[in-house]
Amino acid sequence: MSVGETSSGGRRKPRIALMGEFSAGKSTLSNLLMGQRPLPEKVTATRLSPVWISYGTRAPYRVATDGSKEPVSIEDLESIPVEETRSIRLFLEADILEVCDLIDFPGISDPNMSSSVWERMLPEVDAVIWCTHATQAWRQSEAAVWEDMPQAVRENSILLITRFDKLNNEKDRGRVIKRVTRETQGQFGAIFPVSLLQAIQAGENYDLWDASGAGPFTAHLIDVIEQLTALTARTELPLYNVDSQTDIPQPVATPVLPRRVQRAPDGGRSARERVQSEPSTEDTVSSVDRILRSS
Ligand SMILES: Nc1nc2c(ncn2[C@@H]2O[C@H](COP(=O)(O)OP(=O)(O)OP(=O)(O)O)[C@@H](O)[C@H]2O)c(=O)[nH]1
Ligand SMILES: [Mg+2]
Repeated sequence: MSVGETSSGGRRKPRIALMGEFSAGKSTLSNLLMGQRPLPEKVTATRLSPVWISYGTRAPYRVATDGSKEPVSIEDLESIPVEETRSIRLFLEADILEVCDLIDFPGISDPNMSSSVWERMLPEVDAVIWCTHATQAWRQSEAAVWEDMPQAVRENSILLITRFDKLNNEKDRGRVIKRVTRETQGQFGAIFPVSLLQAIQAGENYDLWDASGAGPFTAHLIDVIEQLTALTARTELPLYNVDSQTDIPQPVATPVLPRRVQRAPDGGRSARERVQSEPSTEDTVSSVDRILRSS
Protein backbone atom coordinates (compact mmCIF):
# COMPACT_ATOMS: atom_id res chain seq x y z
CA MET A 1 0.00 0.00 0.00
CA SER A 2 1.37 3.40 -0.86
CA VAL A 3 1.86 6.22 1.62
CA GLY A 4 -1.09 8.18 0.31
CA GLU A 5 -3.45 5.35 1.09
CA THR A 6 -2.65 5.14 4.77
CA SER A 7 -3.00 7.53 7.65
CA SER A 8 0.08 9.09 9.16
CA GLY A 9 0.39 6.31 11.72
CA GLY A 10 0.49 3.74 8.91
CA ARG A 11 -3.04 2.66 9.73
CA ARG A 12 -5.60 3.05 7.04
CA LYS A 13 -8.50 5.43 7.50
CA PRO A 14 -12.14 4.40 7.27
CA ARG A 15 -13.37 4.56 3.70
CA ILE A 16 -16.81 5.99 3.19
CA ALA A 17 -18.43 5.50 -0.20
CA LEU A 18 -21.01 7.95 -1.53
CA MET A 19 -23.50 5.90 -3.49
CA GLY A 20 -26.93 6.18 -5.06
CA GLU A 21 -28.79 6.73 -8.30
CA PHE A 22 -27.70 9.15 -11.02
CA SER A 23 -27.94 12.79 -9.89
CA ALA A 24 -28.94 11.95 -6.31
CA GLY A 25 -26.37 14.41 -4.95
CA LYS A 26 -23.30 12.24 -4.28
CA SER A 27 -20.78 14.70 -5.68
CA THR A 28 -22.57 17.68 -4.12
CA LEU A 29 -22.32 15.86 -0.80
CA SER A 30 -18.62 15.17 -1.17
CA ASN A 31 -18.03 18.87 -1.97
CA LEU A 32 -20.07 19.86 1.06
CA LEU A 33 -18.17 17.55 3.39
CA MET A 34 -14.80 18.69 2.08
CA GLY A 35 -15.72 22.36 1.96
CA GLN A 36 -14.27 22.54 -1.52
CA ARG A 37 -15.00 21.49 -5.04
CA PRO A 38 -12.08 19.49 -6.38
CA LEU A 39 -13.38 18.82 -9.87
CA PRO A 40 -14.13 21.47 -12.48
CA GLU A 41 -17.85 22.22 -12.88
CA LYS A 42 -18.17 20.58 -16.31
CA VAL A 43 -16.80 17.30 -14.98
CA THR A 44 -19.78 16.86 -12.68
CA ALA A 45 -21.84 16.16 -15.79
CA THR A 46 -19.34 13.61 -17.04
CA ARG A 47 -19.43 9.92 -16.32
CA LEU A 48 -16.47 9.08 -14.12
CA SER A 49 -15.05 5.98 -12.55
CA PRO A 50 -15.20 5.98 -8.74
CA VAL A 51 -13.20 8.96 -7.41
CA TRP A 52 -11.29 7.98 -4.29
CA ILE A 53 -10.31 11.08 -2.34
CA SER A 54 -7.67 11.06 0.41
CA TYR A 55 -5.82 13.62 2.48
CA GLY A 56 -2.63 14.98 0.98
CA THR A 57 -0.98 16.92 -1.77
CA ARG A 58 -0.01 14.14 -4.17
CA ALA A 59 -0.78 14.53 -7.83
CA PRO A 60 -3.91 12.74 -9.07
CA TYR A 61 -3.59 9.41 -10.83
CA ARG A 62 -5.77 6.63 -12.15
CA VAL A 63 -5.56 3.00 -11.11
CA ALA A 64 -6.30 0.81 -14.10
CA THR A 65 -8.19 -2.47 -13.79
CA ASP A 66 -4.86 -4.30 -14.17
CA GLY A 67 -3.56 -2.41 -11.12
CA SER A 68 -1.19 -0.14 -13.01
CA LYS A 69 -1.09 3.55 -12.08
CA GLU A 70 -0.88 6.51 -14.39
CA PRO A 71 -0.89 10.27 -13.71
CA VAL A 72 -4.03 12.10 -14.83
CA SER A 73 -4.95 15.73 -15.27
CA ILE A 74 -7.94 17.11 -13.34
CA GLU A 75 -8.72 19.27 -16.37
CA ASP A 76 -8.90 16.25 -18.59
CA LEU A 77 -10.75 13.65 -16.52
CA GLU A 78 -13.21 13.12 -19.37
CA SER A 79 -10.49 11.43 -21.34
CA ILE A 80 -10.06 8.69 -18.73
CA PRO A 81 -11.36 5.36 -20.02
CA VAL A 82 -14.16 4.55 -17.57
CA GLU A 83 -14.41 0.80 -18.17
CA GLU A 84 -10.64 0.31 -17.83
CA THR A 85 -10.26 2.46 -14.74
CA ARG A 86 -10.75 1.02 -11.31
CA SER A 87 -10.48 4.36 -9.53
CA ILE A 88 -9.32 7.93 -9.90
CA ARG A 89 -7.20 8.93 -6.91
CA LEU A 90 -7.38 12.53 -5.75
CA PHE A 91 -5.56 14.13 -2.83
CA LEU A 92 -6.77 17.22 -1.01
CA GLU A 93 -6.03 18.96 2.24
CA ALA A 94 -9.61 18.99 3.51
CA ASP A 95 -10.23 18.53 7.24
CA ILE A 96 -12.63 15.64 6.85
CA LEU A 97 -10.00 13.72 4.91
CA GLU A 98 -7.81 13.76 7.99
CA VAL A 99 -10.23 11.27 9.52
CA CYS A 100 -11.62 9.28 6.58
CA ASP A 101 -11.33 8.70 2.85
CA LEU A 102 -14.31 9.48 0.64
CA ILE A 103 -15.12 7.49 -2.49
CA ASP A 104 -17.53 9.22 -4.85
CA PHE A 105 -19.26 6.49 -6.86
CA PRO A 106 -20.96 6.90 -10.23
CA GLY A 107 -24.76 6.45 -10.30
CA ILE A 108 -25.79 2.81 -9.85
CA SER A 109 -28.12 2.41 -12.81
CA ASP A 110 -26.51 4.37 -15.59
CA PRO A 111 -27.49 2.60 -18.83
CA ASN A 112 -24.27 3.80 -20.47
CA MET A 113 -21.93 2.26 -17.96
CA SER A 114 -21.54 -1.33 -16.91
CA SER A 115 -22.23 -1.87 -13.23
CA SER A 116 -18.83 -3.54 -12.88
CA VAL A 117 -17.30 -0.02 -13.00
CA TRP A 118 -18.53 0.57 -9.44
CA GLU A 119 -19.14 -3.02 -8.27
CA ARG A 120 -15.43 -3.80 -8.42
CA MET A 121 -14.78 -1.00 -5.92
CA LEU A 122 -17.21 -2.29 -3.30
CA PRO A 123 -14.71 -4.64 -1.61
CA GLU A 124 -12.64 -1.55 -0.68
CA VAL A 125 -15.31 0.18 1.39
CA ASP A 126 -16.13 0.25 5.09
CA ALA A 127 -19.37 2.20 5.04
CA VAL A 128 -21.70 4.01 2.68
CA ILE A 129 -23.63 7.25 2.67
CA TRP A 130 -26.44 6.35 0.32
CA CYS A 131 -28.14 9.30 -1.39
CA THR A 132 -31.73 8.71 -2.50
CA HIS A 133 -33.78 11.37 -4.37
CA ALA A 134 -36.65 12.54 -2.15
CA THR A 135 -39.05 12.65 -5.10
CA GLN A 136 -38.44 9.02 -6.06
CA ALA A 137 -36.92 7.71 -2.89
CA TRP A 138 -35.70 4.16 -2.48
CA ARG A 139 -36.41 2.68 -5.85
CA GLN A 140 -36.36 -1.02 -6.55
CA SER A 141 -32.93 -0.68 -8.18
CA GLU A 142 -31.53 0.86 -5.00
CA ALA A 143 -33.09 -1.77 -2.75
CA ALA A 144 -31.63 -4.51 -4.99
CA VAL A 145 -28.07 -3.20 -4.66
CA TRP A 146 -28.44 -2.68 -0.94
CA GLU A 147 -29.78 -6.18 -0.41
CA ASP A 148 -26.38 -7.58 -1.41
CA MET A 149 -24.44 -5.32 0.92
CA PRO A 150 -22.77 -7.11 3.85
CA GLN A 151 -24.33 -6.44 7.24
CA ALA A 152 -21.11 -4.96 8.66
CA VAL A 153 -21.28 -2.24 6.01
CA ARG A 154 -25.01 -1.70 6.34
CA GLU A 155 -25.02 -1.12 10.05
CA ASN A 156 -22.39 1.61 9.73
CA SER A 157 -24.10 3.26 6.78
CA ILE A 158 -26.36 6.29 6.51
CA LEU A 159 -29.33 6.77 4.21
CA LEU A 160 -29.69 10.39 3.12
CA ILE A 161 -32.98 11.43 1.56
CA THR A 162 -31.56 14.17 -0.64
CA ARG A 163 -33.22 17.01 -2.54
CA PHE A 164 -35.68 17.22 0.32
CA ASP A 165 -36.43 20.81 -0.71
CA LYS A 166 -38.17 19.36 -3.76
CA LEU A 167 -40.99 18.10 -1.55
CA ASN A 168 -43.07 21.19 -0.97
CA ASN A 169 -45.49 20.27 1.77
CA GLU A 170 -45.30 18.79 5.22
CA LYS A 171 -47.60 15.92 4.35
CA ASP A 172 -45.39 14.69 1.49
CA ARG A 173 -42.26 15.08 3.56
CA GLY A 174 -43.75 13.05 6.40
CA ARG A 175 -45.01 10.41 4.01
CA VAL A 176 -41.64 9.91 2.28
CA ILE A 177 -39.74 9.62 5.55
CA LYS A 178 -42.28 7.14 6.88
CA ARG A 179 -42.25 4.95 3.79
CA VAL A 180 -38.48 4.92 3.36
CA THR A 181 -38.00 4.18 7.06
CA ARG A 182 -40.41 1.26 6.79
CA GLU A 183 -38.90 -0.15 3.59
CA THR A 184 -35.31 0.03 4.83
CA GLN A 185 -36.01 -1.16 8.36
CA GLY A 186 -32.82 -2.46 9.97
CA GLN A 187 -30.75 -1.93 6.81
CA PHE A 188 -29.06 1.37 7.71
CA GLY A 189 -27.56 2.75 10.89
CA ALA A 190 -29.58 5.94 10.43
CA ILE A 191 -31.75 7.92 8.00
CA PHE A 192 -31.71 11.69 7.50
CA PRO A 193 -33.65 13.97 5.15
CA VAL A 194 -31.46 16.75 3.78
CA SER A 195 -31.36 19.51 1.23
CA LEU A 196 -27.75 19.70 0.10
CA LEU A 197 -28.58 22.84 -1.84
CA GLN A 198 -29.85 24.62 1.30
CA ALA A 199 -26.89 23.26 3.28
CA ILE A 200 -24.48 24.86 0.82
CA GLN A 201 -26.45 28.10 0.80
CA ALA A 202 -26.51 28.19 4.63
CA GLY A 203 -22.89 29.35 4.80
CA GLU A 204 -22.10 30.41 8.35
CA ASN A 205 -25.76 30.56 9.38
CA TYR A 206 -26.13 27.64 11.82
CA ASP A 207 -29.91 27.87 11.97
CA LEU A 208 -30.18 27.44 8.20
CA TRP A 209 -27.51 24.71 8.35
CA ASP A 210 -29.57 22.77 10.90
CA ALA A 211 -32.81 23.45 9.05
CA SER A 212 -31.32 22.02 5.85
CA GLY A 213 -30.90 18.69 7.67
CA ALA A 214 -27.12 18.88 7.35
CA GLY A 215 -26.71 19.67 11.08
CA PRO A 216 -28.23 16.46 12.46
CA PHE A 217 -26.71 14.38 9.64
CA THR A 218 -23.15 15.62 10.13
CA ALA A 219 -23.40 15.29 13.90
CA HIS A 220 -24.24 11.63 13.37
CA LEU A 221 -21.53 11.24 10.74
CA ILE A 222 -18.93 12.28 13.31
CA ASP A 223 -20.10 9.47 15.58
CA VAL A 224 -19.97 7.00 12.69
CA ILE A 225 -16.43 8.01 11.74
CA GLU A 226 -15.35 7.62 15.34
CA GLN A 227 -16.86 4.16 15.49
CA LEU A 228 -15.35 3.17 12.15
CA THR A 229 -11.96 4.39 13.28
CA ALA A 230 -12.14 2.04 16.24
CA LEU A 231 -13.23 -0.86 13.99
CA THR A 232 -10.71 -0.30 11.21
CA ALA A 233 -7.92 -0.03 13.76
CA ARG A 234 -8.59 -3.69 14.51
CA THR A 235 -8.74 -5.10 10.98
CA GLU A 236 -6.95 -4.34 7.75
CA LEU A 237 -9.91 -5.83 5.89
CA PRO A 238 -12.47 -3.31 4.68
CA LEU A 239 -15.78 -4.02 6.43
CA TYR A 240 -17.24 -5.12 3.09
CA ASN A 241 -15.13 -8.26 3.50
CA VAL A 242 -16.14 -9.19 7.01
CA ASP A 243 -19.36 -11.03 7.66
CA SER A 244 -20.28 -9.02 10.69
CA GLN A 245 -18.68 -6.80 13.26
CA THR A 246 -18.47 -9.74 15.60
CA ASP A 247 -15.79 -11.22 13.29
CA ILE A 248 -13.54 -8.28 14.04
CA PRO A 249 -11.06 -8.93 16.82
CA GLN A 250 -12.06 -7.37 20.11
CA PRO A 251 -9.97 -4.47 21.34
CA VAL A 252 -6.79 -5.62 23.02
CA ALA A 253 -7.60 -5.99 26.70
CA THR A 254 -6.19 -3.27 28.90
CA PRO A 255 -3.50 -4.79 31.12
CA VAL A 256 -4.69 -5.16 34.68
CA LEU A 257 -3.20 -2.30 36.62
CA PRO A 258 -2.16 -2.50 40.25
CA ARG A 259 -5.10 -1.41 42.40
CA ARG A 260 -3.28 1.65 43.73
CA VAL A 261 -3.18 3.33 40.30
CA GLN A 262 -6.79 2.63 39.46
CA ARG A 263 -8.25 5.65 41.18
CA ALA A 264 -6.61 8.98 41.37
CA PRO A 265 -6.67 10.34 44.93
CA ASP A 266 -8.13 13.66 43.80
CA GLY A 267 -11.17 11.93 42.34
CA GLY A 268 -9.97 12.74 38.82
CA ARG A 269 -9.66 10.20 35.99
CA SER A 270 -7.77 7.11 37.05
CA ALA A 271 -4.74 5.86 35.20
CA ARG A 272 -6.86 2.98 33.96
CA GLU A 273 -9.47 5.35 32.57
CA ARG A 274 -6.78 7.29 30.82
CA VAL A 275 -5.27 4.16 29.32
CA GLN A 276 -8.65 2.97 28.12
CA SER A 277 -9.44 6.23 26.43
CA GLU A 278 -6.31 6.21 24.30
CA PRO A 279 -5.80 6.79 21.49
CA SER A 280 -7.86 9.91 21.93
CA THR A 281 -10.55 10.58 19.39
CA GLU A 282 -10.93 14.16 20.59
CA ASP A 283 -8.74 15.58 17.84
CA THR A 284 -10.70 13.60 15.30
CA VAL A 285 -14.00 14.97 16.45
CA SER A 286 -12.90 18.56 16.71
CA SER A 287 -11.33 18.58 13.29
CA VAL A 288 -14.37 17.16 11.54
CA ASP A 289 -16.63 19.34 13.60
CA ARG A 290 -14.63 22.38 12.55
CA ILE A 291 -14.97 21.64 8.86
CA LEU A 292 -18.59 20.75 9.18
CA ARG A 293 -19.30 24.04 10.93
CA SER A 294 -17.34 26.05 8.42
CA SER A 295 -18.85 24.37 5.37
N1 LIG B 1 -32.71 21.18 -5.26
C1 LIG B 1 -31.68 20.42 -4.94
N2 LIG B 1 -30.77 20.11 -5.85
C2 LIG B 1 -29.73 19.32 -5.50
C3 LIG B 1 -29.61 18.80 -4.19
N3 LIG B 1 -28.51 18.01 -4.15
C4 LIG B 1 -27.96 18.06 -5.37
N4 LIG B 1 -28.69 18.85 -6.19
C5 LIG B 1 -28.41 19.14 -7.60
O1 LIG B 1 -28.56 17.95 -8.34
C6 LIG B 1 -27.63 17.88 -9.41
C7 LIG B 1 -26.88 16.57 -9.37
O2 LIG B 1 -26.09 16.54 -8.21
P1 LIG B 1 -24.75 15.70 -8.16
O3 LIG B 1 -24.15 15.96 -6.82
O4 LIG B 1 -23.91 15.93 -9.34
O5 LIG B 1 -25.34 14.24 -8.21
P2 LIG B 1 -24.54 12.87 -8.33
O6 LIG B 1 -25.27 11.91 -7.47
O7 LIG B 1 -23.11 13.07 -8.04
O8 LIG B 1 -24.77 12.53 -9.85
P3 LIG B 1 -23.97 11.47 -10.78
O9 LIG B 1 -22.55 11.42 -10.32
O10 LIG B 1 -24.13 12.04 -12.15
O11 LIG B 1 -24.67 10.18 -10.62
C8 LIG B 1 -26.72 19.10 -9.25
O12 LIG B 1 -27.16 20.08 -10.15
C9 LIG B 1 -26.97 19.54 -7.83
O13 LIG B 1 -26.79 20.92 -7.66
C10 LIG B 1 -30.62 19.16 -3.23
O14 LIG B 1 -30.60 18.74 -2.06
N5 LIG B 1 -31.62 19.95 -3.66
MG1 LIG C 1 -21.39 12.55 -9.18
